[in-house]
Amino acid sequence: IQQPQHADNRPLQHEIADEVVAQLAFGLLAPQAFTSPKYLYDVLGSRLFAAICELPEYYPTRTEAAIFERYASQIIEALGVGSILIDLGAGNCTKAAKLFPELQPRHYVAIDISEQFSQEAVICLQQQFPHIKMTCLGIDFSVELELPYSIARERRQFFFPGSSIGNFAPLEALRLLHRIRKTIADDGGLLIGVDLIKDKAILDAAYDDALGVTASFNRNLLQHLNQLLDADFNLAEWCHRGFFNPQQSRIEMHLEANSDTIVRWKNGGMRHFAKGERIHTESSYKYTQQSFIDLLQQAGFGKVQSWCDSRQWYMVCHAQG
Ligand code: AVI
Repeated sequence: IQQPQHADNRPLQHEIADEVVAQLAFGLLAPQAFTSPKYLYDVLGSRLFAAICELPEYYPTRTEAAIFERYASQIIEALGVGSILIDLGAGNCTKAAKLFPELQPRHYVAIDISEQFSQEAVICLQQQFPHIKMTCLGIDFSVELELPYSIARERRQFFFPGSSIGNFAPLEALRLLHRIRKTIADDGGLLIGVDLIKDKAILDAAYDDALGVTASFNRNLLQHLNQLLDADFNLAEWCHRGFFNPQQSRIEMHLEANSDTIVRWKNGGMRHFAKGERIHTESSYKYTQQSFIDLLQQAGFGKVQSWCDSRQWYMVCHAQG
């Protein structure tokens, strides 16, 4: 018997759900358990992340915004008025919208894994900027980046702020940058934010804040897993660990078991975690200015312009095709 399919051959909802369960179970059963950082972002997780961006210890958001403000005219000149602005991981679209008055993009394309979330923001923005054509696409660009023909190839400018590139391991980051490079012509580019290596104490505090918001963001993952996997994680048994690992040049976030515990989930899944055992939930790679520029060039970008804050904590790059 043939399974019913969407007319356009997209997998059905229950097939996606089965794949999510299989992927998560694979990670949880690995000798060093892990989950993909994308599962940190359910509705509450996205709100907690927005709160993290307001914390005194979490400098990247503020530092990036200050760079955008200080070098606005140079950045707009690099992107070019009237281009196509393609926002990767658009979320609520606020960062891109700040560029609209000066940049006047001819077409704004918001790409997010959660199409519904961005769709609402795009509808509001369309009222404020009725002359800009707007499109919203639900794409997991960490896997593929095939854009529809309705998005012209000329003058595509990708926008990837927030140092989200840091959440990809270097090889995956290279693959993503290469994927972006392939979808632009020589007149296109990429505006990207990247967090730089700095004093360990500053990095540690940014990912383990005094108020415990990052801890809640991390522990909320267990609630999300309970829902996705029908699992029985007991939140009281898990604590947050967030620290800079200088050997790997990355922040690591883990959830650590406070005591021996057994977790069960859908389809007979089960794992015993010993006290102190961890689930690796996120990495956030930090670069030197040169190592990131090298990565862009390795991905096939020819010319790179960059801007930093006075403390050299953060860098914004415009890479051209
Ligand atoms: C979304 N991403 C760039 C954040 C980061 O800094 O890696 C996610 C985050 N995790 C904990 N705090 C913030």
